[in-house]
This record gives sequence, structure tokens and C-alpha cells, in this order.
Amino acid sequence: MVTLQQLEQYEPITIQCHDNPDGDAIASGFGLYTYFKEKGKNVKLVYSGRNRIRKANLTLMLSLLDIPISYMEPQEEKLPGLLITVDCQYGAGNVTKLPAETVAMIDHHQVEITDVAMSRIEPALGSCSTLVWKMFQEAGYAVTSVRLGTALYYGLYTDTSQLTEIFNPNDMDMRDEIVFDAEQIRHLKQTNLSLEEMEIAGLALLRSIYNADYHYAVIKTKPCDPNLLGLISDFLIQVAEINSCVVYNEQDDGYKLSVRSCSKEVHANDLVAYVTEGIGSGGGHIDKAGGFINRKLYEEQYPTLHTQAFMGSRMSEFFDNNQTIYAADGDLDTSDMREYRRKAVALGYVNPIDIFPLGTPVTLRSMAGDQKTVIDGEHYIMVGMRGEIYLTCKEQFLNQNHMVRGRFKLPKGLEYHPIIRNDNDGSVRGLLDYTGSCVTIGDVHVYAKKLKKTVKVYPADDEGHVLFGKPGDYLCVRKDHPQDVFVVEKEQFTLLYRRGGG
Ligand SMILES: [Mn+2]
Repeated sequence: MVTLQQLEQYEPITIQCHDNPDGDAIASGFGLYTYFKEKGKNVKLVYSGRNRIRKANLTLMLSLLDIPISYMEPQEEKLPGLLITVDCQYGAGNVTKLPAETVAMIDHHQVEITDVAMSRIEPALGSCSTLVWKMFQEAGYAVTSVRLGTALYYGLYTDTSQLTEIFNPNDMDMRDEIVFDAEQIRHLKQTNLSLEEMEIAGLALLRSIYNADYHYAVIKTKPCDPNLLGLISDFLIQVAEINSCVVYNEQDDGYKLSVRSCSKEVHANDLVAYVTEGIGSGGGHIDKAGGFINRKLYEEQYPTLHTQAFMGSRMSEFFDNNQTIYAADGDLDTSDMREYRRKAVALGYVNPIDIFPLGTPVTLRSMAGDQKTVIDGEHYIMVGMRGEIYLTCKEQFLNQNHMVRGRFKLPKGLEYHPIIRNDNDGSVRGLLDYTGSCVTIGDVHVYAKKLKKTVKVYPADDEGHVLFGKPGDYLCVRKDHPQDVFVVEKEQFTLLYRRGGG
């Protein structure tokens, strides 16, 4: 994994955006440009390909933020020093291959090119701007320039359907931390679409597929700026008959999806997680979500299936298979479940009062997204082995666990370490700095089964906080507390439980 410190050993440096650059490619390229310039490097920001930048929002972005990007003719001659492709991969179909002495790549798309040693590719991130921002932090470089902050913010904005489809916590961190010029962003928002895109949206609406049984719509659009997908789905969800929808199109490396739902029973983030399961990723909020399907994985698993048929059948499957459990009823049928015992594995716990004072509104952020709460002195935060977090009642926690010595540690290489954010003043703390270790007292017995369908569990103590299980996860219920129903992810389950009764 390449770092900025390694890259700044080279000179001169050419940063190349993909052909037909978008807001995110320009912003992340500009970020790297600014960094190397400040290090006193001879650096250039370029793009190539058949077309020049002409979309209104992009020309406005270049002029508002004074971004020094220039067009470079495709050429045979070898570039001296280092070439970094940004928001794309060297040799991929969406970027003109410029010969160079040394090559590096920084990107957030699916890994396509594997023979470039100096690369940093993080497909889980919503924008390449976030990746560049993250690399700045790792290098100890703070973004103090509002001009650069505005560019990076706009890069994230354009790649996540106006920030509505953000689901990676790193993207949320940048959205919340970065300093930007709100007036310039407002100006850019009003220059979002071209006439051509208006036409693409119009055609897409004419060709929608509507399912009257489940009240959903599916639309495939022609290639367009990804944030147009979000606008089309925002429009669709306002139609009376439509309660959920997927709008998608083909990109170089797969399919980008925008999902909406306005039904209480169907959450957009659950729906997109289900549709992309095994072939991509997705998430977001209960009403708006986004996702991505990797073309290679899709073609391996569904070699003959047309994508429109695929989307329709996955959607219908989701509605057919969705089981709802109200844990408070305490009547879950355990006849097809097996008994397991909890292993003596240490988990992490945090007493939030150690971090912020009583009454502070806070946001807990983990890979699973954001959770808002107020420090009430009655809850502890539990930290799982993969950095997942959940709140637990203090009294129950103290009855069921005992603390063990030593700080709680997460395995190396985890994508994100959970944070707690004070919503009054915006200050942020890493949860792990406050996390102790604990193990459960006595034997915990559960009945569990591997899910074949999606399931939604309304917990007995907190019906507002729905748990979602997908095929492969385990549905569990405490043997001695039939109202304690919960879902455990596949990998977690084997770490935490073993077969056995008694
Ligand atoms: Mn991008």
C-alpha cells in the first residue's frame, strides 16, 4: 500500500485524472497536486482522451476554485519521473494510457489492474477525494485551505448522489470534518445538470419497469453522471404507486445503483444490501441508499442474465423472503434451531461518561454507520471484535459481565476504528482509547439457525432499533430469555459460539 511519503520521493510528478474527468477525479487530483506543490515538487495535473472538459458544473468548479488542470494529448513519448492515475487505474478502459518511467495509482473503484506495485485502491470508499483526504491524515497533513476543502467536499458530493448515499464511515468523517465554502457549493449545486442529462433522465422515466404486486420500479439509464441516478430515484419515489425503486446504470467496472424507499417495512439500505449481496456492496439510510455491483462477479454468477431481469427478480425475492419478528412476543419457533454456547471471548466495553459529560448528544460511528444517542449514564457501549458497536443497558451489562485486565484491541488491518463524536461542539474521540475488556459471567446458551431468508427483528426493549439479518447470518435467541432475539453475522458467529447444550 503506497503512501504519500513514498510518492514524494519522485520528481517530476504528473497526476492524471480519468478521461472525461468528473468532479471527484478533478478534486482528488487537485488534492494531490496541492500536497506535492507544498512539498516543493515539480508537479502537473492533467487529463487526456478524446474530449475536453465542457460540462457546466465542471468548468464552474475549475474557475471558482482556480484548479490548474490541463489537457494532455495522447502521446507515445515517455513521461519523466512519476505518473499517478487518480480516480482510475493505469491501463483501464476509462483512461488514456500515457507511457511513463514510473507509475502509481490512487483509486476507489473495484480493483481491475493488479500489476502496478505502487497502488492504493479502496473500493469501499464513496469517493476518491475521501481516499486522498485519508492519505493526507496518514501523512500528518491537515487540509487548512478552504479552496482545497471545497474541492474535496464537492468530489464527495458528486460521487455520492449529493451526499445522500454515503455509507462508509470514512466518507462521513470527511463530510463532517472538512472546511468548505458553502456559498461556492451552493453555486455548484445549481449548475448540476446539462441539457443532455435532462434528456437521459426523461428517456429513463419513459422506460421504467413497474411491479404492481410489490409497488416497486426499476430503471436502467444510459451512461450518465452518477448523481443523476439519485435525482431520478428521488423523482420516482414521489409517485403514489411506487414505494421503492432502484435506478442504475452501467459503469466501466460494473453497475452503480441508487435506491429509495418510502415504506416503513422496507428500508432502502436493507434493500440495496440484499440486491448487491455477494457481488458488490451497498448501504445508506432507511429512505435513501446507494450501491455498486462488480461486473466481473456479476458475470461469473449470472452469465446469461440480463441486468434488468436480475434487478427485478432480486427485488421480488427481497419482498417474498422478508420475515418480521417482534421479539417482545417471545414466541419465536426454535424447533428448527440448534443449541450453542457462548465461548469465553473478551469483548470491549466503554462507559461513555469517561469520554463526555452526562447529557451530551453524541454520534457513534462504525463500519455499520451512524447511531445517535445522548449520554444518559444508563448505557454502556459494547465494541465487538471487528469494530462493530452497540449500546447495552448498564445494569444488565454489569450483571452479565466481568471486566478483565488490559485494553481491548482490534485485529490489524481493519478498515475503520469506531469513533464517538460530541454533537454539541464537533469534537471527536477514538472509542478504542477508552475501551476495556470484559467477558460474560457464567454460561450463555442460545438457540440459533443460519438464515435462508432476510429477516427483520424488532427488539423487545427498543422497537425503534430494528435488526436486519441477511441469508448466511445467524438468528439467535437466548435459551433463558425468549424475548432476547438478535442477529449475528456469519464470521462473528463462529468466533463467538460453539455447538453444545447442557
Ligand atoms: Mn470517483
